[in-house]
Amino acid sequence: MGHFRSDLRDLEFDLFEVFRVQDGPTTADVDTDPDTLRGVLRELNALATGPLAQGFAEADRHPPTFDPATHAVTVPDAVKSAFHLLIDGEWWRFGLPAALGGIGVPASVQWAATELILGANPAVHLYLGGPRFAAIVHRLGTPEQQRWAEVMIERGWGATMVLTEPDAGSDVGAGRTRAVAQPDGTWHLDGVKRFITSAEHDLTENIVHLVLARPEAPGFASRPGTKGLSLFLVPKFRFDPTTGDPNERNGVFATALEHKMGLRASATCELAFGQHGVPAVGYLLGDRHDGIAQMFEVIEYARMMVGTKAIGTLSTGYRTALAYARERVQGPDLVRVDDKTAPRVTIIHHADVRRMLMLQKAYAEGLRMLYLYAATQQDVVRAGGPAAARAAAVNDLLLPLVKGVGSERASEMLMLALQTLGGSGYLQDYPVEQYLRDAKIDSLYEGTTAIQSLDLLLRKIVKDRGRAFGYVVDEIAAFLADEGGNGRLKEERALLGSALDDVRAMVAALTGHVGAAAREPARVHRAGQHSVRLLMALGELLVGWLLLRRAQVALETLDGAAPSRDRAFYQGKVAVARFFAATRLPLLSAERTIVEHADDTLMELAEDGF
Ligand code: ST9
Repeated sequence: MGHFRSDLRDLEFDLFEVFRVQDGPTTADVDTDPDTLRGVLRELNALATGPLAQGFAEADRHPPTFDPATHAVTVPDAVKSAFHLLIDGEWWRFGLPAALGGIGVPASVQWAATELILGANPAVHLYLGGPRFAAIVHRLGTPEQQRWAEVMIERGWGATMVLTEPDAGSDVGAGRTRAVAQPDGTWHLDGVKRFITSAEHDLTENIVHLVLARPEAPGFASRPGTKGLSLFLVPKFRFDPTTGDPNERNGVFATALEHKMGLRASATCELAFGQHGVPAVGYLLGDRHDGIAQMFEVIEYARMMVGTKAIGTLSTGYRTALAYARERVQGPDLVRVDDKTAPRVTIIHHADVRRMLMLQKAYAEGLRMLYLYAATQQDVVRAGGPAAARAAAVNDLLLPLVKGVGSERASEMLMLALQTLGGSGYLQDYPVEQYLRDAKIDSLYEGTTAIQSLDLLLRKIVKDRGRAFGYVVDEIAAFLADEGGNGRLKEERALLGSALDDVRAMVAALTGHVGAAAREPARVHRAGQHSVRLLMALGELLVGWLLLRRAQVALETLDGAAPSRDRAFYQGKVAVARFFAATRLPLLSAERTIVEHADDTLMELAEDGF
């Protein structure tokens, strides 16, 4: 058996019993038949827990190599074989538009499937961006570029997103890479980009880079910041536009391969444009200078993916810890701690181990519900109709939470998973130390946690004038007012109600500081000090609510005809929701107090005082 311990039963419960995607909005090319969808997920689960997971550790210990003389990156066989399993199994078709050869499933099922792949072999998934990025090129490109997108898919090319530069990480608008207009309508790119995922490898015939650069053309007024960036397609090999047959090498070369703490099987490169005596020829996407908005189509997908990756890793970490706790015998039951002859028990009998396991379970399952909740909004968007605009805004609100909270809690909970294994967790004999290393990147790339928190507060709440936030608040309020569960979740509903009040008060305090900044600019720092606190607090509220929604479904199922083999499963859903409400939600009152008492002390301290 490979390292990956998936939780297919939990995924199916969320999809078909809680969110009931089979009854959800749909379009002609989307299949919502639950038996078909379950069948697909089971087939993928067998692959993910079997051969796909197999090279996970091997590729970490023997990561890709770089030859500076040829600028070539060679990926290990462990990556190649896993990559080809996904290509040959045509799993890359999942969720692509039908016009591009996609298999139509609801977004929620697509993301559930993505969790299985990411949990089994996250680095390999990152090499699979080609078809997905091609779909974006197809949507945004000129008619000629739409044909290129088809070629990208037909020939299985790789693709990358290229934003970051040595001095432009979070601040993408500081990027200096230039794109100089040529008489033939193409552009020559000139600059160095950094931290580019899958920028160079030997898995595909060609790689198409989606690159942000600052255009320079006669009579063209350049603009500072992100709004002055345009998006260019820069292929590794130039190609015949109709057939896709590769021609000469384009002037984009990998110049370094990073040595990383984790996710080492994923090649992260420095990429130089036009620095080696060959021009890096690029094509303006869609013939429009609208680069940052176009790139955000990619970024939104990637942020959802990164959050799902973190949550999938957290889940397999939890299940590894759980399996260990069921087998590892150590110490007596605490009630017989003074009795040296007492039988030794498996560590799942110890209260503190149970605390750690239940917390991991709460976040693994609650955050899975969170990304699926976002995905169900994407289902509404795809179906179109009157609810689509609101669903898009709610999805936008949820994305920084899926990414930011998902990645932060994954790191914390994987640390607890390691702790559950004791000294063994620190060894490479178990996969948890690699999970921890591989998942740490998730709070860093695609926008750090602080970036997610500012996105949440300034764009998704303030700029949206609180509409999407208000919708989610109303959903929680409706749950609070509901009598579901026959009063058996009364105390938990009360705790959720207090948590909702706390989060609303935090939002009021922080949006107040943002509003006051118009007349008193330094006030915005009070919001900046506490934006991550708000992100995490809203995450707690949503996890608490979603776990309770599941608990209600579980109670109703237990009242009805739950098969006896499943009773413990449903009881676990109720228990984890109660545990989270009792032990986590009350902490939000303290967070609220801290936020409401924000002052300027932190910002007034001289740098030398640190
Ligand atoms: C990176 C790569 O980290 C990580 C790995 C990725 C791997 C991808 C591979 C994927 C594989 C997939 C495989 C699929 C296979 C499937 C198969 C299996 C089934 N939402 O606030 P302003 C726009 S890459 C939407 O003024 P600043 C908007 O147009 C590096 N749009 O920004 C806006 O204009 P307006 C990642 C947004 O202050 C404009 O930007 N780097 C949003 O100028 C300006 O907005 C980062 O993520 C949004 N949330 O710049 C950078 N926000 O206002 C992080 C902005 O008119 N830094 N726009 O609408 C930031 O995000 C900064 O906040 C900033 C600030 C750069 C946006």
